[in-house]
Amino acid sequence: MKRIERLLKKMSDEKLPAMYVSNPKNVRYLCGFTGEDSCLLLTESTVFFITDGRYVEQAREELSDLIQIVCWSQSLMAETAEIIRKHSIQEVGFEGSHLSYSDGELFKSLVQVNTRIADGWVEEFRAVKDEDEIRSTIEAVKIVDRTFMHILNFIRPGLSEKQVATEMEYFMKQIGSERTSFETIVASGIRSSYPHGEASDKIIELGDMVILDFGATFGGYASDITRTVAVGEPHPRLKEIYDLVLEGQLAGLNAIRHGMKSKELDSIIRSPFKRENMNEHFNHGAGHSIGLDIHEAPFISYRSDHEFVENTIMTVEPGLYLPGIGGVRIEDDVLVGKEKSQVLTKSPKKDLIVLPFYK
Ligand SMILES: [Mn+2]
Repeated sequence: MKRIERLLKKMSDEKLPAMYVSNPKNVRYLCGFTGEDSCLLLTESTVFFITDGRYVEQAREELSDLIQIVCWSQSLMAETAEIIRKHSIQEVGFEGSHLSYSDGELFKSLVQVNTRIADGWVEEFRAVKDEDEIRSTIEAVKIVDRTFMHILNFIRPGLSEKQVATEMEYFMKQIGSERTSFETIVASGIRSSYPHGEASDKIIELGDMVILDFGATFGGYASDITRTVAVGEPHPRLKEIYDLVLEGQLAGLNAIRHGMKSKELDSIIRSPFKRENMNEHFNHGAGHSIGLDIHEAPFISYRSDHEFVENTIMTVEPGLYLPGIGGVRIEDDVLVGKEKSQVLTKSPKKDLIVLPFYK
């Protein structure tokens, strides 16, 4: 109930008498419910959990007794509107960015009271992790570290990217991952120059760079790691950019801490690339937060004035991509600390791993 109380406090500060929470990750975060198709309606006097017949039992099991479980009869939104009417609530906040345009319009027409968009309120809480959340993330991180060591002994020329991805996903599940935290990326050879090449039927060949970008989930919390390895001797340019990417990544991991601005961190990560006139080959964001979602606020961006806060968990993931040749990306998860931050992922990266295959 601590998280719900915090939101109630925020509502009272903002003079908002009721709030409709429909983002399933926010519902889970606030009350612990792990199912789907359910919403919370917070009011000054009562917290309602609105669901359908499939989830009533699960809700009784997972929710605090202080939350009133309501099973809808017509629809989720109609039931919410009914409660709002019954309790003569004058205004309700909702998460506009998580509703489609038509659902937002429907919500407004059903409740027939003043509405206010309350986007990002719960997400702001979620950006700073408590002990339990950190513990779950560390478990999810251990799974990806073990999977990287496992897959090094599995990759060989002649296997398809999909075969490698399938083995990774099977292994992660066997050692405790609830699900992959996103679609596993295995991008080899020329495809490694596509920053987000999902595993394809392409066969891994001798001399290919292989980008492995994958994540596990534990207790609902995501991990996210990228390593780039070579299958046999790679193109000499790729060996050079490996060292450059690592330099930028380590600079970022060493620099990130409480109070640092997002754009400041972005520029630290990019500075070796700028020095070598390679910055144009780094064409995606330098990192994001992880949690119940794989991509959460805050993000590392040259446009962002956000200041990182202790106990946020960020990824730092620079990459360089040479069209027609291949690419390199290295990504770790880091727990932001007051003075010094703690890199959670431990998979080796100091030197490019060249798997020993020969003609
Ligand atoms: Mn990532």
